[in-house]
Amino acid sequence: MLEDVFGNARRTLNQRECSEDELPGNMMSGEKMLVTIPARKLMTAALAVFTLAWTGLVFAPEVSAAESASGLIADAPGKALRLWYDEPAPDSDAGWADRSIPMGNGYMGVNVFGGTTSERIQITENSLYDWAAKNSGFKRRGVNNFAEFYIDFGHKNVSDYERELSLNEGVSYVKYKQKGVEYSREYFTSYPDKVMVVRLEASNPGALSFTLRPTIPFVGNGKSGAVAAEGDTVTLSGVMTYFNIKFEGQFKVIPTGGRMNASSSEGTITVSDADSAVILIAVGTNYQFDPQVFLTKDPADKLAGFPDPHGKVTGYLVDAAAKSYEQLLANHQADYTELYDRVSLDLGATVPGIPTDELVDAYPAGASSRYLEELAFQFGRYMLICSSRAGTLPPHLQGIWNVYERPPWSSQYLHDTNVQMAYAPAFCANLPELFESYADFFTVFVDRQREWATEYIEKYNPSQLDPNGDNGWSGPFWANPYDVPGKTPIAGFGTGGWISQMFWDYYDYTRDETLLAETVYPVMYEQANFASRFVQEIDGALLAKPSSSPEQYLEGKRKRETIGTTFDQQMFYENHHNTLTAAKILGRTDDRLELYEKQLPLLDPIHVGKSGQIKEFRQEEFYGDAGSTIDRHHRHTSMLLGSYPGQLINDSTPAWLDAVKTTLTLRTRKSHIGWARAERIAFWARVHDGDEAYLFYRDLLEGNYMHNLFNDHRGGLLFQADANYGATAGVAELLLQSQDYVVAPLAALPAVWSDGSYRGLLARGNFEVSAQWSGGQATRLEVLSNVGGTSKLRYPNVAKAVIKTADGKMVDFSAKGTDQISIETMKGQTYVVTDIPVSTPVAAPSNLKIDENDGSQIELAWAGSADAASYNVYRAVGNAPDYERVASGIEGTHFVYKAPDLKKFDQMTLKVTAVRADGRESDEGVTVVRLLPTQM
Ligand code: FUC
Repeated sequence: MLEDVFGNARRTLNQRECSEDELPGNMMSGEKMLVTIPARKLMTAALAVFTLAWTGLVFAPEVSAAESASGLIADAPGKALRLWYDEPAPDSDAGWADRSIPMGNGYMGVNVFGGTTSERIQITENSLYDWAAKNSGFKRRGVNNFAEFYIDFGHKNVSDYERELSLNEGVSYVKYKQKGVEYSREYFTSYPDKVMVVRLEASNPGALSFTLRPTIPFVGNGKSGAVAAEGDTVTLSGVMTYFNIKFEGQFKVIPTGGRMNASSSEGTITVSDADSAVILIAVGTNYQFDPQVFLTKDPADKLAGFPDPHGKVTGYLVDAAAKSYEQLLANHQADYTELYDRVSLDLGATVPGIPTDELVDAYPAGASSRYLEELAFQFGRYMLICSSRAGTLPPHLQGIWNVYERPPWSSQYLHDTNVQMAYAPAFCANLPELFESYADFFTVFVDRQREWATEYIEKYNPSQLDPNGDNGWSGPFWANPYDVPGKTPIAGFGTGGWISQMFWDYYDYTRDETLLAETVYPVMYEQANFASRFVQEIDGALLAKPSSSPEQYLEGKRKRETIGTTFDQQMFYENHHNTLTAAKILGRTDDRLELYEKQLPLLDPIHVGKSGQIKEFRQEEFYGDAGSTIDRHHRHTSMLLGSYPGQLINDSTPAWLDAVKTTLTLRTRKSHIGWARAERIAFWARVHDGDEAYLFYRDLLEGNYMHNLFNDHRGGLLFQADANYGATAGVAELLLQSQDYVVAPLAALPAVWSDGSYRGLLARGNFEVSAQWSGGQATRLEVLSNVGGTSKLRYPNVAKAVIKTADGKMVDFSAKGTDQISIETMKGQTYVVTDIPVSTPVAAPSNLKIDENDGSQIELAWAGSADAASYNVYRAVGNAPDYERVASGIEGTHFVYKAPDLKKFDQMTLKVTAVRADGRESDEGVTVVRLLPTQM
């Protein structure tokens, strides 16, 4: 059943095919700490090593990803990765953005500065949100800095300072020496125990003295609160008036040895002459996941009736305090490493002897630049683990980290790329359950979007209105924890389909049918319901009206709206298509599904323009000519979403794939926006150009990554988390693709990554894939089938390789040519591919030109390929997704194409490929658009 649905679904369809400045935000204007890497399921050993490591007895091993007891790449230990610095982060907003170490557990985000005179730790809680009416428009607020707490030590003139974030452990460290004493600290934020834990130690008994000093930032303007200390606990609590949010944070000090003294007037606790101490921190507000929040209009009443956070926060601390430090650490590491350790990437980097800030500054020419590339990939996964946990709010524009009173763009959830980009690595980088955080949030706000859907159908297409209000849900552009707005012209209603795509991916990468039935299908089905009522019959197609392409202007700074943008049409199309596939899997039939089926081909999502581009606007002819103020180098590239993260454009639609490539080339590399660079890594990966994709990764690391690896959106230390997540997803696309249900390892491997290995990336169908390569050639591939089913696998010459199960039994497979095989997999089995004969790619011809085009014949000339024995010529007429071969075995670099129907077609794309003497054809070709002379 699945095989049918996924194998054939795409081929059965005939015609498938606020600007930045407008948005609000005040940002406009030697001895190493040790990291060992616990392999999954080796937690006990890992923790033992960890404990030893911290006491300085063990040194980080150099591991090779291929070394494992079972011999499987999948079981090899992960690569040791850490960020480290030899000085604290400066105590300033710039220091926060550029140098502090971010941590988080969904309940809170924290930024650790690592000071020695005074440690500063800033806490963010995503429901503490301000939206002061007086400051509407561009001066809106957003997520508010929850708390800053200081630990005053007064340590000056320190030596041997080092601070570190171990990505393998999810633990951060500080250590230094002062007056002969070595001071050390460990920090982690625990999801299972809902607290932050800080342990402070001194090498000499009784040498630890400090004052804990929690503070509430930005009190006064719509925010009130107080700090009180009693016994071993400091409590800060207050109210943020606009949404009537009650907030509370508790800080409990547990010293070993020494004395402790609380100052109620100062709100501090002083510890003197202790041997060590643990500080536990819990925070919360009276926010709850409840539709009431979105359905209640009066901001002051949205949280009415929800309990004060005092009980909840106290409970977190009481529960945590009942456990030992070691237990808390073990709980955290079990939770964290179960997620983090699923994936490892080794690009053969040398481990740098320089701190991470110098590593960033030296990039890309540094000796350990490849290490930064590995680090940034895993850092995106780390950030998602910190910021997207079930039961807590999903990551916003700044993830779960914000130091400001008025964060950039109000720390919103923007659904015209930013949210979707945050979740892109959840699927391909094997963290799918982290999506639950967004899924829960969506379930809470969707009731409000249903109301909006009814309003919009009534307004824009009243004949299709269901008077009982069954009009589906409409896609929001922005959201925050308290509101989802009505329409804004900045992005079309395609945002709904784009949101749905995340839900589809949630199923498609896990293949959990209960999840499909209960969570995913209803979301997709209802979005299809909205789209089916919203589209209007215009020129024989069903088009979105009004419609816009995210953030683009057509004329001046006012006109964005038009009819049937590729963005809206593609997103509606993808969702209709996926809804129908899901219905087949679940065995659902009904009248509306029949309607979606009829509507699908009429959604007409892809138009190829006269420049060979995927059109952004229906009225576009040549690239960028649809309006006088179109930005030809715009950061958004929403007409390509069918290629990524969508699936409509894939290897079975090669003419569209070529049009994507043409569009990307015309869009250029000029945008310096972080997330746009991240997105283009993935776009270029999907058209199998790993080298071009790599340039965008390089641009991002060189131009946008700050010293703590936070992404700087566009310069000026404007932190935005989307590119961090997006870069990880983009890199994963270079290493593994499966959009057409063929598992394709190393589908776009950049030449610079000539040797390496990865393990545990996830493909559609829930296959966990690992690979090892050398000199750009795969030496070993592994596919772990998590749920069974057919696994199609594509790699040059894979059909001539040796394929065995992990326990060494030969595997039956069927082959399609030499480069694709199909295996009927068993749940839980790993399939190992070795001895893959090297296949040298065939160089493509270049520089294809039309010398003469008189309507009845076309004279083509091109620059030859050194590998070619002959050439093939193809054509794709109009918007056709695939090519037809019109000539083969051409020996020269010139061809006169005559065909009786040439006069019939206004436009076609011609393509030439090279064929080597051994019969292998170049994967790539060279294309040119031929217009009928009257069209030119
Ligand atoms: C979208 C993007 C901008 C920025 C903003 C927060 O509007 O176009 O580049 O990321 O969100």
